[in-house]
Amino acid sequence: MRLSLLVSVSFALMAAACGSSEPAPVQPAAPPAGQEATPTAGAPVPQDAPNLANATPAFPEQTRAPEVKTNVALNVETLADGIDHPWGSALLPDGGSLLVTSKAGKLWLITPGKPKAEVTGVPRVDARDQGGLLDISVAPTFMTDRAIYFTFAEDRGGGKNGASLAKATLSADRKKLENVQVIFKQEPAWASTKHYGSNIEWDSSGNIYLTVGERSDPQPRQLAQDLNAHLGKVLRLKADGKPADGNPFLGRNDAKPEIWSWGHRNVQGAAIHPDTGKLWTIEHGPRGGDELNIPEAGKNYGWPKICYCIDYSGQPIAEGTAREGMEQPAYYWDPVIAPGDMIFYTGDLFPWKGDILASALKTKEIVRLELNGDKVVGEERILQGQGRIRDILQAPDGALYVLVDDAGKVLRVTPKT
Ligand SMILES: [Ca+2]
Ligand SMILES: [Ca+2]
Repeated sequence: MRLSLLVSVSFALMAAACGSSEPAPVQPAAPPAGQEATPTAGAPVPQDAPNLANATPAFPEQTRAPEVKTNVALNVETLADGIDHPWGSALLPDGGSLLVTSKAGKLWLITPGKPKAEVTGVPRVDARDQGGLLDISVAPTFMTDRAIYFTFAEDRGGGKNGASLAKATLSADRKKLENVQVIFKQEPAWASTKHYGSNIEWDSSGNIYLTVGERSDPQPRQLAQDLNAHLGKVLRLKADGKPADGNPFLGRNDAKPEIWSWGHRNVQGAAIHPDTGKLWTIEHGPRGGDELNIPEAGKNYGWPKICYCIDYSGQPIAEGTAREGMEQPAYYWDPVIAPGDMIFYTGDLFPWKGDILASALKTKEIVRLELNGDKVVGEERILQGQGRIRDILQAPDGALYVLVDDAGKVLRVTPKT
């Protein structure tokens, strides 16, 4: 007992001293009866049993990678509150302000130290259930044209709707959106209030990766496997909303030219790897089956044919976990975390350079993933107790701006000094 305590303390000191993440301390002996087990080296984050019993991962550490702990104490400030379900955020490039969408259909300008200010001119959104005003992004050309892009659930008439991408100009006084144009509409429209996606991510050549969901219901769900539909896809668009040059299905009449990759469920987070320039995405599964993917041109990511998951009802939903011609996730969670967003951390403020930070709506925390190339080699859970984390942004100084869905807040998170 005393020996194990000493071992734990010295490991913790070592980890603290070098400021890097270390595997969880070794627990040399089984705990006395009646006490909770402490983590053993190589043990994953403590979590419930998987929903899909007896699944065999395609490779070691495809799920439940060893728990790692950085033990960084966090300082949490509220930058803004009273936002009706904050959803997406984007930094303005000329100083510490950010734009934050509210799912209910408002856009806010948040400047540290000032009250939040509404930006008017947002089109009407279908805010029922999972719909609303969703992601927002500042164009790479913003400093010359003040162009911003946003996604929303758009009423398409006849009870149907879909995810749409709009472009607008932020007025010089930053009080309104001007020249709002819808430049891309997910087709077909569907009478559903779920799984719109979405995430806007720019590549280095000025194209947009746009992720869109499969609308959830059993019928449209199958369209994730149909190249003639935009449902359940990662798309790649030019800045004007047209299909990007080099897309894998350009010029085919049996496929939508905007498609980059297919067989996705509901991708709400995406980020470009800072070293490789490759797109990474994170998507929601039902019961189990949250996935981290590295979508490549023209490839099929399997939904709803393969998944490490079961349906909400408890019944099977996929045919299995692997199939020829379908890609495996780089990592998966069962039970789910419900990922709303992901970033690669590139700052110096936290000892997490190169790591993925994913927001977890269901488990109400941030999930940090350590990588070795394309493999996840460690997992840590941080920032508990704030609520359902929707969105994460890295500020220029390396701090995190975090949107909390149910608390209606924008938080600024830094290490406690
Ligand atoms: Ca994002
Ligand atoms: Ca998949």
